[in-house]
Order: sequence, then structure tokens, then C-alpha cells
Amino acid sequence: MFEHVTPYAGDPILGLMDKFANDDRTDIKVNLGVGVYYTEDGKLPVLECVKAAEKQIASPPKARGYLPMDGLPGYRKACQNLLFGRDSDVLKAGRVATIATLGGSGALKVGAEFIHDWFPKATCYVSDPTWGNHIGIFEGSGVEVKKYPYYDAKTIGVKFDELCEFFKNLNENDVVLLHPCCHNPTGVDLTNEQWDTVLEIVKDKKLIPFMDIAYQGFGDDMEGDAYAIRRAVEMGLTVFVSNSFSKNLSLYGERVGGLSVVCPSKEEAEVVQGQLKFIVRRIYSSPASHGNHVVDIVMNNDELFTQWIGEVYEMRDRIRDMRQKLQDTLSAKLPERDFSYFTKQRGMFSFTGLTAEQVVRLREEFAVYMVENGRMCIAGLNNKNVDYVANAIAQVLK
Ligand code: KET
Repeated sequence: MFEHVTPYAGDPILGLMDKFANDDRTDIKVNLGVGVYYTEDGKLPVLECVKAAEKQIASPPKARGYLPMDGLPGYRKACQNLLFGRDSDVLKAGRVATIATLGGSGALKVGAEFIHDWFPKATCYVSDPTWGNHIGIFEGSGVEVKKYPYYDAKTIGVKFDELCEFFKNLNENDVVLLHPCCHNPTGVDLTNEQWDTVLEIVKDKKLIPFMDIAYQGFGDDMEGDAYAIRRAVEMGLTVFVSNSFSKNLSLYGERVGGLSVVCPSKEEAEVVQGQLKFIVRRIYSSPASHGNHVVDIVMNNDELFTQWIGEVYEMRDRIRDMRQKLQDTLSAKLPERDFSYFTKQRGMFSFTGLTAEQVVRLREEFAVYMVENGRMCIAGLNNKNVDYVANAIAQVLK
């Protein structure tokens, strides 16, 4: 019956997690593959603000009824405040449709379905390179996906002029998938001035900006990382935003994300909200309850919110520290090479320029795991393994 079913090649990021788990070199192995933050002790943290929220949920235990299709109102408000700012005019005007989703991936999926349903001729343009699943999710919803020029390996920067020229040649209502901060996989972001220019083109050419923000707080800070989103809104653009709390609340497995669509009017926002609910209903009916409650409690309590911000910045600062340490150690070992990109790139990832062969050598000879495109998750480094990793990299670069 299943003879015609072809095998799944496996996912280049999540497949690594299995490989890593099955690697019995437990004393030395280092996981720099998946975009997950580990503490200095190499552990996945449970944030203090989350522990406090879970205490509230546990006593007395909360009943587990179905959530609304679009999630808890307090959760949706939390997404909106964080993305657009508490005092945002579009929020006051009720112009934003927001739903809770199953992670940032779920937000992208619901957004892709919406684009497919209501903009059937749209092509979705993603940065070259981008998070691989951007392509998978949009194509999986029947949307054609193409790439726009982005990363420049020569300058370890953005091919900015090429990108602008490219956008100028797109068609009305084409979707451009943008990373507002902490670009995955390169760690190379646009400056605010560059965002201004790009968004002018987006406006001029009537493109649909779809902003995927999975690392808010890990670049500059909560507000600074939302610059592109807020600027687009200020300019009166209609914009899709998918956000994830997986990383900044360390709630990966709870599948907490959101999809927001900024609309021209309150009336349109209500219609869009309805269609998003309809899409959710047809895929998984309603979101998961626990994560919705945790986010609702943390984000709508001033004390826990402040505590959360502090905890995010602690993670951000530790990653920055590790960038510096890795750069310093490698520069000392191979002084003829320039490793300054480690501290120039932002967020969880560095695009190392290591070839697939070198990445395989790191894994096979040193049990250091990275994605084969050369992406390293800096958040997996700590003071105990950074020398070992630097040494391994130096060996494969020699
Ligand atoms: N967008 C981006 C840019 C992103 O890096 C991820 C996850 C997601 C969305 C999905 O978020 P979630 O809330 O987990 O559904 N990226 C990491 C994990 C993964 O590949 O699934 C990663 O790149 O390692």
C-alpha cells in the first residue's frame, strides 16, 4: 500500500538533535546546532518568571477547557504590546488582527495559508539564505517561493544595493519575508537606515511585508529589535508579523507564538481575524492551553514582566560574552585569520563560513555539532566548552 511513499530525507536542523542525542561521546560533545539557548551550565533554563506563573496555574490547578480558536485575549494582547508597543496607535484603533499560534512555525503556517487563500497569485520571496523551514512552510501551503539577494560572504554584510534593486522589480502583492532582528542563519541584520529604505520600496511597490521575529530581545533590546515592524506600521503599511516565545521565554516545547496582521481599518481587522480563526479551525482547531496561560500571566503582570525582560537580557549578554571569547580564542590560535564576524553578528547565530566538509569533520572528529550550512548556535557555548570548540575549529581550518 505504501510502496509509492518516498522516504523523508530528514530535517537539516532537527535531524541534528537526534544525531546529537545518540552520540555517546558524552564527555566532550557540544550542541551548537538547533537555535536553543543553554545556560553556562549547559542546561535548558526554566525562567524564574515562568516558574512563578506556573505556581499560579498549579494552585489551584486550572481546568483544561478548550481555548478560543485564536487563543486567550491576554495572550493576544501580550503579542501586540510587545511587537507594536503598548501605546501604538494601530492597537488603539483596533486595526490589528492577532491570534495565538503553535509556535512561530504555526504562525508562519497560518499566515502562509491566508496568503494562499486570499493572494493566490503572490510569490513569497525569502532572503538568500533563510531559515530552511520558511521555504518548507510556504511551499507546503502551495505558495511559490523564490529568493532575494541578502547575505554577502565577502563583506559578511548585506548585499544591500542588490536587495533594493531586486525589490523594485517585484509585483504588487508579492510577499517579502523579512527578519526584523537576529537574522537566521547569518546573524547579519539591516541597520535602521537600511530598513527605512527597504520599507519605502515595499510601500512604493505595494509589496506585502511578512516579518518573522523569533528572537526579540536577543539583538539590541525588546524595543530596538522591533524597529522594522514599528517603522512599517508608522508608514501605514499593511504588515504580517509572526512571533515566537520559544526562545525568549525558553518555552520551546509549549509551542507559543502569534500571528498579527496590521490592517487598514478596524472593520478589515475583524474580517481578517475571522479568517485566521477559520484557518486554525481547519488545521488544529485551537491552540494549546498551558503556554497560553503562562504567557498571559507573565506578560500582564508588571512585576513578572520586568523580571522576564531582565532574564532575556541575561541570556543576550551571555551570548555576547561567548561571541567575544570564541573570537579572542580563535584569533590567538590563527592570528592570520579575521574572526571579527563573531562579534559583529547578532542574536543566537553566527554564520561561520565553514564548509559542509569542515562541519562534518567537526562532528565526526570532535563531536561538535553545527548545521551543515556553517551556522553555529553561539548560545550552546559556555566557559567550559569554548576553548575546546575553538581548538576544534582551528584544527579543521588548518
Ligand atoms: N522563525 C525563525 C526565524 C526561526 O529561527 C524559528 C526556529 C522559528 C521561526 C520557529 O519557531 P518555533 O516557535 O520554534 O516554531 N528556529 C530554530 C528551531 C527550528 O529550526 O525549528 C532553529 O533555526 O534552529
